[in-house]
Amino acid sequence: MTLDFQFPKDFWWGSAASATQTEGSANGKKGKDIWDHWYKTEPNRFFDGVGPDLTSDFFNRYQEDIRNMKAIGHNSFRLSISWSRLIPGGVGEVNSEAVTFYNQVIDELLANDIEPFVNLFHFDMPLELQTIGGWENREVIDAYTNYAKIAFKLFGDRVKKWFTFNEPIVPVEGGYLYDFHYPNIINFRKAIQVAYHTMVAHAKVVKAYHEDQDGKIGIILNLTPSYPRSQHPADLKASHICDLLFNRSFLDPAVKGEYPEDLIKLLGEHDHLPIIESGDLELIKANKIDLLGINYYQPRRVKAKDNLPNPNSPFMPDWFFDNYEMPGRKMNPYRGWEIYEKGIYDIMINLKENYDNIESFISENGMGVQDEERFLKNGRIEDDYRIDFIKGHLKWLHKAIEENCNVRGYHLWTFMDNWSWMNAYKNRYGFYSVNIETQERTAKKSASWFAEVAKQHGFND
Ligand code: BGP
Repeated sequence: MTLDFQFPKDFWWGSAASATQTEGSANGKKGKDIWDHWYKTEPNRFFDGVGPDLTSDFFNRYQEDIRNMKAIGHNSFRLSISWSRLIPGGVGEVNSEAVTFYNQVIDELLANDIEPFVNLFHFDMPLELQTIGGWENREVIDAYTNYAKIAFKLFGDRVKKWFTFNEPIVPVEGGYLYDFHYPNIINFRKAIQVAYHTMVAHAKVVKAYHEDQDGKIGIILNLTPSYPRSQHPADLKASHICDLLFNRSFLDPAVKGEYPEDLIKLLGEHDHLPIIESGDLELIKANKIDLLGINYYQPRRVKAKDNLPNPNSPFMPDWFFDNYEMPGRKMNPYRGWEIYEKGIYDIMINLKENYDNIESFISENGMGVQDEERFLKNGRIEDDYRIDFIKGHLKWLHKAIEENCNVRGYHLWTFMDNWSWMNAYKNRYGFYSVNIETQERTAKKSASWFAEVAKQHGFND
């Protein structure tokens, strides 16, 4: 019997999480990262004043969690290594307790036939390295490369899928443009330098990996299609600039090994090109990724600016476009993000047509909902909205596969409710709910539904 939406037999079904959001930073020995520091200095910036100390206690409960993954048919799972746990301070001595912990997690996953996908950096700069400027400082590139090489040596025998960064543009936007990550700087010039150095660091690590290891290495990007309000040339120009700044600034160098000419021209015209050292561009050119992870939550809709920017306000990407609220758009009102399932297909077609159909997978997609206890029935959260959300996206992904897009898997954000940066526990995303008082995990309805999908590699409408 074939299903309405049948996926390949070797499709990757699973979910993703990150160290800071799950491990509990007060658990075990760990250096400080920017989240520990920011929470200590400005707890009021976090929803309900909840910080990263405990989160979902994965550090102590990973065995139960991995059993739960197995129970819902995961064949793959992405985690991140906390740099400041593995090497407190970011450089220097390796923390043997952290080595034991990550070894145990990796071995437990493998023992349960779940392939570990490991990401090296998920927004969590070690504090000491941020103190010397973070990605503004090229010393941090070397420190990161060293950390990555250590991780490859320690875990590369068993981990065969690695990622340099998760959504590298987010620390740029949050930390240097829009004030939602530490160090809360607003400076477009610095933002560009930080973004650029991140890519240099990425290329160095890809190079180191290929020289020494035999698996695949990639990057995880939040690709956000930029839809223009209309076909008016001014709207088209606004969307083109957004695409350059927010998608192609990382996608092109990672996959094609070079920056888009239009981006270089745009930044040049505004005297905002980054400082480039000799050899950088050759390094980026020579070290492309093997595999691309795509995080997709929402589209970006833009229009030409209604008003000229205030010349006394800081120069920002938003000088080139206004956000456009399309009438009738479907919203996730809790997170304030538009839901547009077809976006996932548009991304895939773009990769097929313009990026050599690079091997890819959906590394995050998901729906954060507030106060999910409202949907409790007989002890279980009946999250039909989440099932509909996943289904809607999988249908478009299926169409992309039928049209020969090279997409290999789907990971939900996230496995269990976890701590979400400034939003802390406001929006819940998991297949499993987590009671943050008792840490008890309970499968939601979507977990049982997904288990069936993973088992059959598909579903009926
Ligand atoms: C992505 C991040 C995740 C996760 C998710 C949900 O951008 O990679 O770490 O947090 O978004 O977003 P939020 O937690 O802000 O609701």
